[in-house]
Formats: sequence, C-alpha cells, structure tokens
Amino acid sequence: MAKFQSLDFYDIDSSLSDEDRLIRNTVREFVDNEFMPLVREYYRKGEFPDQLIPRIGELGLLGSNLNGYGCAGLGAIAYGLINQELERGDSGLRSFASVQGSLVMYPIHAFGSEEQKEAWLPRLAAGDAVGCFGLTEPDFGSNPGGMRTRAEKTSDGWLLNGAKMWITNGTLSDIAVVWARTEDGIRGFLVEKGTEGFETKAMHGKLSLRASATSELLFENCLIPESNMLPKTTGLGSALKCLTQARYGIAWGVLGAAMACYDEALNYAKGRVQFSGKPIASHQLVQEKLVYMLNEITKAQLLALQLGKLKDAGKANNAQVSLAKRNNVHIALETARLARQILGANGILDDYQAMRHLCNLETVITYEGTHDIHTLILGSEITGLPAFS
Ligand code: TGC
Ligand code: FAD
Repeated sequence: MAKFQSLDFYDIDSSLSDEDRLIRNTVREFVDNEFMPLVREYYRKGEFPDQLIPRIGELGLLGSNLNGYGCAGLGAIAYGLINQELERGDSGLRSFASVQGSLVMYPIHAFGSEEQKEAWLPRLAAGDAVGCFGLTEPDFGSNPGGMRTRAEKTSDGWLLNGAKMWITNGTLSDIAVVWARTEDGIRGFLVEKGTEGFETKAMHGKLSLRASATSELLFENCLIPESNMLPKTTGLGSALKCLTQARYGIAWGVLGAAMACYDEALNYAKGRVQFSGKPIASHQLVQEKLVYMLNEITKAQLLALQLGKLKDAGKANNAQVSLAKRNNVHIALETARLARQILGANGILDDYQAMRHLCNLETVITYEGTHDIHTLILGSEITGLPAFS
C-alpha cells in the first residue's frame, strides 16, 4: 500500500509544537512500517495483531495523556495526533489504544485507589497488561443507565452477576473495568482475568472493525474483593466521564481514516484514465467529490484542534466533545464512501483502503454514542429539554 501523505490545506502543521510534530511523525512511521504490512491479513482473519501490543506500549501510546505511573503525560493535541495516526492505519488499531487509555487507564487513574493505580497503570502503559471496558449490555446500548448487571455487597466483597456485550479487547484482557448496579447506584469494578465465574467470549460475524477483538463478558456469581471496587465512582456519571475522554480521541482519530481515504482517492483519480484519454481527476464530478472531502476534512481538523486547545486549558465541555465526535465521524464516513466510489470496482478490493475504512466507520458512528444520540445530547444542551425518552 502507498505511503501516507498528509492533507494539511490550512497549514495546521505550523501551529503544532516541535514535540507534537515529532510524536505524530513517530506514530506515522510505526503505522506505515509495522502496522500497514499486517492490516490486510488481520482484517481478513478478523483478528487484532496482538503481537504489536508491547511495541505500542514501548512507544508510549497507551494512556499517553495521563500523568505518572509510567504514563507519558502528553497534552491534548499530541494525544489527538496519536489517535489520528493510529486510525489512519485502521479504526481497530485506534480502538485498541482508546479503550486501554481512555476507558481502562483513565477510570483507574481518576476513580481508583492508590494501590489499584500502582498495581495496574504501569503495566497497562507498558502494554504488559491489556484492559477492556464493560458498559453496554445486550438490552442497554444507548441507554446504559438501565443496566441489569448487579453487584451485591457481601461480607467478602461484592457478588457480580450479569452480562456485557460488544466489548472491545474483551478476550485479550487481563483486567475488565465493569459497571454494575449496586444498592448505592452504579459503581465501577475491576474484574481480573481468571476470576471464578467470569468468562469472555469472542463475537463473530462482524463485517466492520474486523481487526479488533470484540467480546461478550459473562459474570455468574463472581466474587470481587472490596479492594477491586473503584472507590471514587459515584454513579453513571463516572462511566460517562470515561466516554468523554474516548470520544475526544475519536474526534481526532477519524481524521486519520478520512485523510487516508482522501489521499488514496486523489492519487487514484490522477492515474485512472477513462473516455477521452484524460485522467478521471479532470472531470468536474470527480473534482466535486475531492473538493467536498478537502473542505470537510479541513473544517474537521480545525474543530479538533480548537477542541484540543480548550481541553488543554481545562475548558472543553461534554457537549463540545459530542459535537466534534458527531461531526468528524460523519464527515469521515462520507469521505470514505466518496473515495470508494472514485475507485470504481477497485474500491471494493482490500488492495485499497477505502472500503475497509468505510466499513470500520460504520462501527465508529455507532459506538461511543450513536450519531443520533449525540444529536440529542446537543439538542438537550441548547434547548434545556432532553428528548431521549
Ligand atoms: P444523564 O442523567 O444525562 O447523566 C447521568 C449523569 O452523568 C452526567 N453526564 C456526564 N458526565 C460526564 N461526561 C458526559 N459525557 C456526561 N453525560 C452526562 C450527567 O450530568 C449526570 O450527572 P448527575 O450528577 O446529574 O447525576 O444520564 P442518562 O441515563 O439520561 O443518559 C444520557 C445519555 C443518553 C447521553 C448517555 O447515557 C449516553 O451517552 N449514551 C450513549 C452510550 C454510549 O456512548 N456508550 C458507549 C459504550 S463504550 C463504547 O462504545 C466503547 S467503543 C470504544 C472503542 O472501541 O474505541
Ligand atoms: P441501540 O441503543 O439499540 O440503538 C439502535 C438505534 O436506535 C440507533 O440508531 C440509535 O441512534 C437509535 N436510538 C436509540 N435510542 C434513541 C432515542 N432515544 N432517540 C432516537 N434514536 C434512538 N460498548 C462498551 O461498553 N464497551 C466497548 O468496548 C464497546 N466496543 C464496541 C465495539 C464495537 C465493534 C461495537 C459495534 C460496539 C461497541 N460497544 C462497546 C457498544 C456501543 O457503545 C453500542 O453499540 C452503542 O452505544 C449503541 O448501542 P446499541 O448498539 O445497543 O444500539
């Protein structure tokens, strides 16, 4: 596959720090040299290339925006650029890092005890351990507040019963951050691999996000020691705070997928000749598609950059993150679809990237809050009138 060239119509590069550029280029090289040679094979097999996990840890890409405990302590823009470069490779690669960093390490960092942080964060940062995040249930996706998974207090700790579904990294994980209903509301628990009554099952038949492990988590009378409850979790809001972190990363990540599709379509259109002996890029309808992509990607880049600045200043709110996730995933999906069309029949082959990104982005527009749920979050924000039920 062709090496990546970067779309940067408004010279965003010049507003990045030297460190941000260095980090981005390092991740880009890793993706080009170590991930891209594997992606087609693993996408076909429907597996995540887990042999890369220690390398991803070594590069400092796991929980890179957290401080201490072996984490890199990077700013929001560097963190965003890492996500962009990973997802330029594949949404499954970015998902692996998003879940580990934003949905496993972040809750341990924000809501865990000192012992939990010391036990897990350095190992998760190094890629020596893998984690997953269990919120969604078979009957509660967009509405996780209805969850049925329960944790009952006993003299020995907590007895956990229930099931989670669609869980990224589930079968690969040493530790699961699991959200369950207790007498005092929803709380987070650390469920360790090998706990009696805890089972993970791979989900099969996905036509999207194939280079990613997606699993069910089953809990039958699992005894969780008190020391594995995340003590600072205080309800569904704690789980939703984790989602805000991951949604921020997705708003940047999908730019990578969109830029890869744009590059591929532009190069193809300049080389493919039909009718008059001229390349298809000379036709107005093809140019209109390319300009749409350029236009929307550029706006989305500026949106992500400004959101990153707000986040670094401690001023980004949940609704702003929702807007960026909603917009950027939508335009990435549109870009992938147009790129696939420009490639004609070749666009359905996995020799090219567009169809793989297009299929992946159908997951990305669904997880971490569907496009319509983010519409409702924003509707509620501007009217003060929630329209969820
Ligand atoms: P609601 O009453 O609105 O909120 C409960 C409490 O939480 C607060 N809150 C938030 N806090 C932080 N960040 C956010 N984004 C927050 N949104 C709400 C809220 O203020 C309230 O606090 P308090 O103090 O008043 O109690 O809750 P609700 O039950 O009405 O639900 C609201 C809704 C629908 C927006 C929410 O449930 C939602 O976002 N649903 C979408 C579910 C979702 O995104 N699931 C993602 C699962 S994880 C995943 O997909 C991983 S894929 C990752 C990968 O592979 O990359
Ligand atoms: P539903 O909630 O059943 O929604 C179906 C449709 O109804 C959607 O179009 C939705 O927008 C619409 N809808 C729902 N409610 C309303 C409403 N009030 N008004 C208007 N429209 C509405 N979850 C985790 O916890 N951890 C993970 O690691 C994880 N990884 C995932 C990986 C993959 C590959 C996928 C596909 C999903 C993953 N998820 C994960 C689950 C994901 O977060 C949910 O799929 C998502 O939240 C949507 O839930 P649902 O699929 O049950 O759809």
